[in-house]
Amino acid sequence: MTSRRDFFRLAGAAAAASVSPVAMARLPEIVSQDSPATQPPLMPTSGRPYNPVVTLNGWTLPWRMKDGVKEFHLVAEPVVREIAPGMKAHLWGYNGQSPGPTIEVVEGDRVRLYVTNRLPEHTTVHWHGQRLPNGMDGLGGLTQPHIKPGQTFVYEFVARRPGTFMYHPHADEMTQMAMGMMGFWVTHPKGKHPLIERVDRDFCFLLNSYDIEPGSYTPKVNTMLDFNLWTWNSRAFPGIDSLNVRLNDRVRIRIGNLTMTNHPIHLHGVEFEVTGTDGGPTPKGSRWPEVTTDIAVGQMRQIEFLADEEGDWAFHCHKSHHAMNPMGHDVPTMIGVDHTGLARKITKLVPDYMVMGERGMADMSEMEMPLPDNTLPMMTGTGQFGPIEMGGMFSVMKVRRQQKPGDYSDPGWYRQPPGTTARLVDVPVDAPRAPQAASPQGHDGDIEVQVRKPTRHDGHH
Ligand SMILES: [Cu+2]
Repeated sequence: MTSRRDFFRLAGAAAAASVSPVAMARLPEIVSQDSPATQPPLMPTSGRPYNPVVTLNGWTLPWRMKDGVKEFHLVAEPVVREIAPGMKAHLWGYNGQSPGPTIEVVEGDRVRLYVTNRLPEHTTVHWHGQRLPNGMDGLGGLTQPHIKPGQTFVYEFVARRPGTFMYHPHADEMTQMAMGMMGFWVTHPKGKHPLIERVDRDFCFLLNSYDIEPGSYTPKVNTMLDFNLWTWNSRAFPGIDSLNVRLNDRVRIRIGNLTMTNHPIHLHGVEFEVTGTDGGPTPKGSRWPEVTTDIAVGQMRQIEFLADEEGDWAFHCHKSHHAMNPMGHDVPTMIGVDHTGLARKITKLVPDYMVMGERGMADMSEMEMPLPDNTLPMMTGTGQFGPIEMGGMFSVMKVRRQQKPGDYSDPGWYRQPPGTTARLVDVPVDAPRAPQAASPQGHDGDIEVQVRKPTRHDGHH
């Protein structure tokens, strides 16, 4: 639910009655959101009409119309974000959430954005991809003075070209982006556009990542490569909502990457085309069918397709480490190592030692491992057939015949028509087994096993 945080605190008044109408009129009301659930599309109530987007596990910021200008009020502030049930993170964001709210305007709109800084350090907002006067570009020190704690700055420009954009600070960027400061921006076309189709569903989200030690709450901001939480809009599976669509809907998904690495985003069940980037809609002759598109750092891609196959279709980053939750990466691969006898000996010395991974890692998702507080399991989520064994950047697109137009609610698991599910074949296989690979020592039964605790990499063992 949208909670309207009073703006009177900002005006320094104790009660509504004591705020002067003049002060009230000066800045748009601060609207905040405290739920991480996907909010229904915000239908425009003023200005030019458009078909709104749905922000995955997010929301769109309401505006007020003042003398023909769309006015928004962003508040940069510390927030608590639930990454998935069982884990909360202490982040920085805008208007109660990380990422901040999506801003939706129409090509040609004059936009005025008030930015109030409630962080402990200065900030700015850069409007990634926009055509605007240089002084509105939000680069602290280069195009404007920094917004100091407690100050409110105003940005104003015309949204000149339609497309998919984002916003983020350009001040102590490493810290502020590692803490979750970012948001989506969509400029809808004014009327019919030769390269922008009308779609039935239009989703958007940002790719982001955090390094939060298991058991702690605040991201480590100096991390460059070794992130352990791979998120969409600061949510990790199974905390990411499904994308629920109606059979034969034309669907657009807009994705921006504000992590430190590329993400090959893969959708099962259909073929899509990349119809736009943060540079604008792509020419029709440049589009080709894909099922995976790589999104590099700082890039945005919008993909489009016809959802003409019913089912529960996986939608995820194809880097398998990005579709799981935190775990030490120096856990040795144990596949094929026979622990028989060994585990018993170790258990005498280390009572809670657990043998992991000798048949692969799937056992992990079924095991109730003791985890530190505020830590997500590495592989989790349960489908109608068992554990899904995923985490991080993973969700499901649910295509249903019965889904009503404009209904974004979760229809539950797909009921596959009888006879269309992969099934057990109960016939013995009598072909001979392939010869087993020889052990590195050249003889079986005498393998040296190094036992290391599955802790995070700390530079030495
Ligand atoms: Cu990835």
